[in-house]
Amino acid sequence: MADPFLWGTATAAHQVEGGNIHNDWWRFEQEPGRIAGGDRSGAAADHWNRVAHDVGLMTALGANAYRFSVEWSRVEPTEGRWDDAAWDHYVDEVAQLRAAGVVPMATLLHFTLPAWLADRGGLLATDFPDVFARFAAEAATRLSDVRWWVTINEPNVVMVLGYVEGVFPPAVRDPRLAVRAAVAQLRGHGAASVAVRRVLPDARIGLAHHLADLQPKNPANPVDRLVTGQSAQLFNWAFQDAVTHGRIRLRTAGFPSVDVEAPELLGSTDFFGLNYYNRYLISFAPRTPAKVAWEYGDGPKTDMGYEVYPAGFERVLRAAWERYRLPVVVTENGVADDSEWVRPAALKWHVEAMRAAMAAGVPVLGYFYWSLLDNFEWAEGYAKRFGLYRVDYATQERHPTAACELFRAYATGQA
Ligand code: IFM
Repeated sequence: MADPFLWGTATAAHQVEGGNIHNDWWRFEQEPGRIAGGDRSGAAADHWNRVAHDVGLMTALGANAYRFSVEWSRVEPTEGRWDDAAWDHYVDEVAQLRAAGVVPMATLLHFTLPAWLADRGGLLATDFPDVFARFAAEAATRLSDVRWWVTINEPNVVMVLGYVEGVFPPAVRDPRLAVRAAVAQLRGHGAASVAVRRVLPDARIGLAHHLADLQPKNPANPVDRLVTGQSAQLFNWAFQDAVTHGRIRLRTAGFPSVDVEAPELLGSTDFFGLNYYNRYLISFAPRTPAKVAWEYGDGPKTDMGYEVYPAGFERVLRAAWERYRLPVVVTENGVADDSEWVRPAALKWHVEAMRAAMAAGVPVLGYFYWSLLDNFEWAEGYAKRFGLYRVDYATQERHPTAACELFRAYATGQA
């Protein structure tokens, strides 16, 4: 019998758990000016202490899946020493999910690195793939009831925001390091995939790619078209292309070129994880350092400033399938919306777009809403509310937003 469609929600450890004091982000947050409003992750949504309650929220939503991340710095706060109590917490969380009929999907790296690793180069440490694979093997061994694994969340975002724009740790702006970070993440993904599969041969493994719908601002302008193609190649496709070909090739104006064999990447993914939020209009901008400008379109906006553009969701779903012929899991999709007016409509339009892609033949295996709860939105702090459940951070109470009912209708087959 075919697996049921996965209707889930997604979170990441540092954004919801609270108290993740041993990673690079915690340190970064203490530096003045890094996070909007001077926010710090602090207690976040206190999910660490409220797992049972939050699993109840999933049940109330009718969800049959949940994507979460294992915080590496919790289970290995000091290099080479596992924290058994922290591992037991995740083992228990998986058991609670299973008992509630919720399929767990575990992400191994969702933006944060243990401080001990950051101190010796983070992704650029020469042994990053090895230590990451060691963590992956341990996770697969301890969480052997998890079948769905995401090795790395949005490696393209880490590359751009951490190493080009410098707004995520390690906060550098250097195209040479950006390319090295891309290669390191791919090598790490490959090593982690091998490690997970060795322990769990039935594991279903993927990367979660942040795909944007990139369109030339002026489609009649050949230079806009050219830079759009280049941007899409680097941002949307370079990582999975490397997996497909077992070869890492990066060739984008302004970045050093790379062309190296990586046979360990072949067969390292079973599905294409797709995170979709918006489109960008791309133009040639000769007077800017990057020579390329990315702008939002003029449709309605979310609190992130992103345009609500469901047509782009259908386009990237179709493009990913046409390019890789791998089943797709929508590992994230959602909006930041304090008003609570935009979320229900945006959810409806995006599910319709996904269904249009499916009707056109794209095999989508699941849809994970970002996010279950309001949470710490990285450099944007707490003002951006992505949750299906609104969190009152003073009391940690969760309140259903207007979109919960619609999500439940989808998850239970009523819509
Ligand atoms: O909150 C983030 C998440 O951590 C990664 N994908 C995008 C989300 C919204 O910006």
